Amino acid sequence: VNPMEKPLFELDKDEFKQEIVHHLRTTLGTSEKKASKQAWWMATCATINQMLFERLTSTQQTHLQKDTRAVHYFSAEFLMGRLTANNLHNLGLYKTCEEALKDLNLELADLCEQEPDMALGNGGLGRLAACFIDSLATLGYPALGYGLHYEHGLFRQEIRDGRQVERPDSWREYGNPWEICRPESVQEIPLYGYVETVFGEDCQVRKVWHPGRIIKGVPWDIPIVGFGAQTVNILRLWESRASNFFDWDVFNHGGYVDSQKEKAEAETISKVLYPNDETEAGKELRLVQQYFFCACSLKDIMRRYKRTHTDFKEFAAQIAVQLNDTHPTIAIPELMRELIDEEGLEWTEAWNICKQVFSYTNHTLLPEALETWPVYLFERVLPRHLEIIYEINAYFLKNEVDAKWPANNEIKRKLSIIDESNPRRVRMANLCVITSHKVNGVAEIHSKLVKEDLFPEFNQLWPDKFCNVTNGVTPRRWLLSCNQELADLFTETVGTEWPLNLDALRELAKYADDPVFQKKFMDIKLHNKEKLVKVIKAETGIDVSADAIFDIQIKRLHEYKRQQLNLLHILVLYRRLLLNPEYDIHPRVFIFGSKAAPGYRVAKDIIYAINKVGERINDDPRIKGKLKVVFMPNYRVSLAEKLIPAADVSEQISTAGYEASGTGNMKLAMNGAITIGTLDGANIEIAEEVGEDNCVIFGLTVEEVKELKARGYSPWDYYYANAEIKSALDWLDTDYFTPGRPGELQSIKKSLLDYGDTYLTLADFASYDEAHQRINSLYRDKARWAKMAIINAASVGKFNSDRSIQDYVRQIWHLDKCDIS
Ligand code: 26Q
Repeated sequence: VNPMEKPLFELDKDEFKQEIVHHLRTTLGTSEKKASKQAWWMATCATINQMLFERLTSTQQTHLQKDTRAVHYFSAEFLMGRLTANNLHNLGLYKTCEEALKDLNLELADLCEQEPDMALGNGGLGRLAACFIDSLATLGYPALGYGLHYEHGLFRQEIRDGRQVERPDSWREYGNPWEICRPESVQEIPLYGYVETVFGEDCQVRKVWHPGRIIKGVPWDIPIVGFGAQTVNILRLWESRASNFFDWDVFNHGGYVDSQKEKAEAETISKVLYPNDETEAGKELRLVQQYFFCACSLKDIMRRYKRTHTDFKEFAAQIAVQLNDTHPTIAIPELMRELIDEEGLEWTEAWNICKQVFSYTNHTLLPEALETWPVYLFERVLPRHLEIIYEINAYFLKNEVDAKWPANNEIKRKLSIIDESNPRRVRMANLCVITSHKVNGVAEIHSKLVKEDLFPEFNQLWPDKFCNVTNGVTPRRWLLSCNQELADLFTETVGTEWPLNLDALRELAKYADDPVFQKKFMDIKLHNKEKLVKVIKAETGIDVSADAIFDIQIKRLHEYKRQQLNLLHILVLYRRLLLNPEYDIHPRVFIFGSKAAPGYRVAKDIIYAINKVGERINDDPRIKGKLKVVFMPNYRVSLAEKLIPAADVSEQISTAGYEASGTGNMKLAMNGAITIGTLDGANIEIAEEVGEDNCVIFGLTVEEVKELKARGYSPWDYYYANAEIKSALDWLDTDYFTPGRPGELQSIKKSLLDYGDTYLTLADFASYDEAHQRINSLYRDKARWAKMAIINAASVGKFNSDRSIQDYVRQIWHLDKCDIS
């Protein structure tokens, strides 16, 4: 059943309306007269849940009955955003609900704004997990997402006098209608303590871990409904609590205050998401978080498995576990421990199971982002796991490395799970690669670099282990739901199947030259821009015109993503306009949305610089509104849904070789934005799909970056050779942008000159500037631009996350689809 044509649930508008009112009274305890928007939204969700739960139950029953193989997606982050509109679209009930609410004098879109974002992730990696579980349910694959039920998601960003200030995010403050607590599936998780070696009567050595502490894991389930509402899978998030057993003990001995401390400590584990998206020095709590959710999830998997099995012979045939980066690596020694210590399996038996069960996705090549943990920390927190890791390592070095490279200590040192420097550290990526049957990168070029530069020796040992699965995004959220007018135009033009088969949009290319279609397409873009103009005004007070080019860079702030390159170019444009008021450019609004890790100084300085440069430019009458700079505070999924449909230009300007894939690049192209980008990550594949004529590529290639670095790169060469670069950077030394406070923006200049410009910003500047000139001339040819935008939307079928999931299924998971009755 295609819900675009026929709602799956025969509920009509009037029945829907009755249900909402019913829930308003009986679930929310209020009345039509008194109800707040929040209550109306909750009542709407309760109505949606009636249908969601029905499908949830039938899906779970069918999976149990058919005893299906399932994938278990382990991720420290799931960046779900809001769920109301998405659930309605996937259930095929959006229009029905909209009309029902209209009868009640309410706007559905308005009620949707009541929902706080579920920001349980930092950025790309977390949002990828969210798109993947949408696609898994849509395609009818049995799957579970496993993660952490953070009380506080990624911080809310406020901008005060241009600087980022972090405020706590409290997404559950007034309750969340989508989560269901499952006390029947609570788990108990051991931590700390010591390992005892026990010699059995049969002279067998057994290891007994005596934990110092036990933490309770409480599961919260979020139903994940696929498009078409056949399958409803589960996202299971674990919340930490003090175990009852422990509390009582202390309490009864008069330690009421102590027991409160125990409780607070236990609850700390799932209290807050770490906001560092690329690095974090080995913090104990982070390791405990990782172990906590992996141990809960594996126990849950075992419990479910044992409902239909009495031994572990079928375990690997039934269970696939995908590790979303190295964050859940501890699941490997934990499964070994469960199988050996708790279930009594032989070491080799357990090891063979682990090798078949686990596979690992790498998301980064940045050396500082590869997770390692000090051995002393492991010893204290997870003593038994450290023993198991040593054993895996010894076995690997002896049987694999020594067999291939006899007596080669240098290679052993490099491939060992233990880094023998001081202090000794556990290398999580090595453990992942050694155990997993498949290791994948997230875009073609990235996967190639994973093999050739990151793990060349592992690739020699096991060439078949490494593969590529290019990322994708769900077109249900990132087109159908966030850009409904464009979605309707597409449905009108190519039919209803495109949300499931995005390649169907290829048909649109036929109309790329058709002036009537071009007008429809560009009118929708204009309308989306007009809506964004209002949001910009409300959020920042800045006036912008929808006739300008909306040039958008939205992503976490990191030097390798090069927001500073964008800023440098803005400074150069501004200067050109001041020197020559007739300088001929189409009006441009540069829009940024970005959070910086709270401890990342340069990143925060870049945010400050963007805001200060923006203030000066936006207030300068001399440039006649040709240039505006907008920094949108608190970038998040729900804001992305407003920005992306309004983008003309998509900034994807990372130093080649550093952005593993990118996924915002896909969402923007899907909504008809033209990419200005480097040949990095998935940009390369986007350029291949849309054609080099329909995007603007610039900058050094991966090879050229390597060569330049090998030759010895000096940013000073570019500073002295390019007068515009020099003037723009010298400007930062003055108080031009920070009146009365000279030098406040100096750290940007320093990072680009004194500290060596690690990410080759100055080397790519001239090429970037030239690319922007191409953008400018292309935009002036309205028909040409419209054609490009249409071809972009028509050509991104490959970047549907359904295709990514099919790739995972064929290469890695080997799942079968499961029909739900
Ligand atoms: C690690 C240790 C301690 C605390 C936090 C972390 C941590 C948390 C999040 C490290 C990394 C992340 C997130 C990384 C991430 O989002 N990577 C992006 O993944 C996307 C999906 O594959 C890619 O498209 C992006 O290119 C990549 O940057």
